[in-house]
Amino acid sequence: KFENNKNRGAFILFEGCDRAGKTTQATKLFEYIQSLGHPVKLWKFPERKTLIGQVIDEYLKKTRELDDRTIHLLFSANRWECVSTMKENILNGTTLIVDRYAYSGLAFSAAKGLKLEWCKYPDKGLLTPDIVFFTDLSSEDAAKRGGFGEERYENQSFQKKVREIYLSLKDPTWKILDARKSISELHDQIGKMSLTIIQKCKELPLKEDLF
Ligand code: NYM
Repeated sequence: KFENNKNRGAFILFEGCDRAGKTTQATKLFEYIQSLGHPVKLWKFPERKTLIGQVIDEYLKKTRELDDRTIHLLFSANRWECVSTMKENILNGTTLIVDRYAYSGLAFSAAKGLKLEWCKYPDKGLLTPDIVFFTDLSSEDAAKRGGFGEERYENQSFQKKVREIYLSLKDPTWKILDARKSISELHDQIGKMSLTIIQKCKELPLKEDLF
């Protein structure tokens, strides 16, 4: 472990609507960073393997119904149950590439009509990402990509609301990427920015002040 976060890894986050290419890009970035010999791990939320994650999985697959606030809190709890492991990895010098996080929690719950301020509260104080790649795609273009899947939320009108909320949340750590670009063009752009942030983070403290 390094003193004062010196030489820590970076926390790189991917956010975006469904079908915008987040998982593809997160995986490609992981392989790239790994090929350069940097310690790196790929993480995904919801983490469906934990006890809470299993309930979330059932909810998303529509085999379980839950009140909107209850599922919001479970998504948040699912992040909190992973946070100490994430922190340990980052402080030990491992870069984490994370596919969805608290911004997904806000965007999807607020799109159902819950108040944004209420939604933010349970995630307050989580580890703060160093950079957020937002793969941006209109719901019309997303629908053209072979249609949405079978899980909850995967329809065009809901995704339109989710995108609007996401875009209202962006701050200077966000890089908005045009998801209509080719996979390799996006990957090149993301790769370059990631290497810069990995270097920069070695000297910066890890923040735990989300929202
Ligand atoms: N989702 C994900 C939420 O509603 N709240 C959250 O906090 C998180 C992390 O779960 N439609 C939603 C967004 C997605 C779904 O899908 C997870 P996928 O395809 O596993 O990323």
